[in-house]
Amino acid sequence: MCGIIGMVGRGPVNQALYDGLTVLQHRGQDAAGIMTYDNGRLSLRKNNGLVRDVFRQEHMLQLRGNVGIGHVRYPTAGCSSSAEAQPFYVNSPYGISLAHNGNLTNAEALKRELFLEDLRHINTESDSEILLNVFAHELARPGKLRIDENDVFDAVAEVHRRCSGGYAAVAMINGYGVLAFRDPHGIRPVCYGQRETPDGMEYMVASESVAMDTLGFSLIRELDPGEAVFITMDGKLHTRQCAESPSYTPCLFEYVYLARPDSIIDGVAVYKARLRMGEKLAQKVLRTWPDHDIDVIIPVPDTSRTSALEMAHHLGVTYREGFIKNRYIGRTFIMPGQAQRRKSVRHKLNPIGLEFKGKNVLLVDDSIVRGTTCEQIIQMARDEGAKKVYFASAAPAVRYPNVYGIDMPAANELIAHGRSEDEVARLIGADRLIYQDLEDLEEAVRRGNKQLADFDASCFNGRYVTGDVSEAYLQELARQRSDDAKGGGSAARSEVNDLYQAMNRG
Ligand code: PIN
Repeated sequence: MCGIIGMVGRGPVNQALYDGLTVLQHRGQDAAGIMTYDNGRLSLRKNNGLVRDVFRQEHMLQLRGNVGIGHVRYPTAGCSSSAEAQPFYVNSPYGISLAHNGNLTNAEALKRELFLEDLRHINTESDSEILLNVFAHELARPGKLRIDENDVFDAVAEVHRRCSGGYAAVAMINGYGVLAFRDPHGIRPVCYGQRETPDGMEYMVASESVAMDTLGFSLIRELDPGEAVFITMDGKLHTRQCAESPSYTPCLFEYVYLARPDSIIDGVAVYKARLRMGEKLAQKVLRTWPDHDIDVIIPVPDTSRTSALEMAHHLGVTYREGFIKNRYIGRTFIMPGQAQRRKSVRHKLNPIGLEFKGKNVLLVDDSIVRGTTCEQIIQMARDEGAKKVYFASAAPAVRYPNVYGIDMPAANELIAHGRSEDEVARLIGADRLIYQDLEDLEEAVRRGNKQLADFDASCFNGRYVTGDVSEAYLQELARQRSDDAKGGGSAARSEVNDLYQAMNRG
């Protein structure tokens, strides 16, 4: 998962892009980058690290211009070097830079096509570089010296035809403007907004609306699946549907955990969706366990607080804070290596003993992925003298890997993969485990926007909406995502790499 931002302003955009990226920092803490355009000149600063560490004053001063794009990156297998920080750039045609959130499921086939047919070289393991080169190739195809928005949208239409997967991208075309586009299934989010200034209207595109709020922009709307928005250098905004048969299936996990609660995604306030997840969980308890003996509901901070609060309210059970989180430690979910993750849970959360002693506690978390954290948290609750420890997950069991840009572990690292709920409960050491039902999670989101008939819920139900995810693909992904591969920095093997080597041998 990554965060993207783009802006066409009436004055320098460097500070706004920086501020916007810090607001999107939760979407990726591994690397950050900004590219700006000023009078035919591009400036780029990107590196591994948090936004606040990547950009120093000297970089900010160099990022001149009223137009620019930015990115924060989440660590994914094979993408840990700073050369793979975004935006990426190609000089032909026109000079295009691009930043992307998502994952292309046909990246290997595209890489082959780019090499053999489009005569383009891909220099990294990042599928964002592939996406950029496909777009660049399609924009160059008509061979025009000057282009307009229709040429840009036609190229996006070709990208949709060639690329498969989940992607939300922002691109800057030198001298022309900023473009954003969303995959035809609308899996990854991207929205746009405006801000009135004395010099005229400014426009911004971003992964989440929260970036607009904090910068005083008003959200216009999310891009529809397959749609593109193009803002010219002089501040004119154009949109066009570029997909042949788009379908609306946004990723459910954005609402569960990825997005900030103060964002609106596809017309649904994430905070409200999380409240409704808590309400649904309470209803499930009343339905399946009417004579429950829960004394207190305690969230595992931070994301689950919203759901836990509402769950407690609907059950009429006391809500208490039982864990204090060290806010200076990053998310455990994204730390490479199981040993490191284990250690950091204890460093990150400290229990308040009196909330546990002699009580039947229900701990609530947003989701159970590997199960490492909840196993340790349950043990902490017992160590503090809890009588019974129950556990509720605001999301259903995560049983399948994600292929659309969330760095979920391989299937065999997911605690619920191939296991029943009772087996998971035993493994994590819970006296009872309550998972959200998938229909309830969908309903909790849909209540915010009735148009959302279907979702990408692949990590819960194994149904991949792009229809192209084979067992072989999942196996290769598992190999890349295993902790060993991440830790060891193993070179990615691919058919195209083999082709290169064969050619070099003569
Ligand atoms: C953590 C949110 N949330 C906690 C992320 C842990 C799964 N994990 C997913 C639970 S926070 S595990 O609110 O952003 O701090 O099941 O993989 O151990």
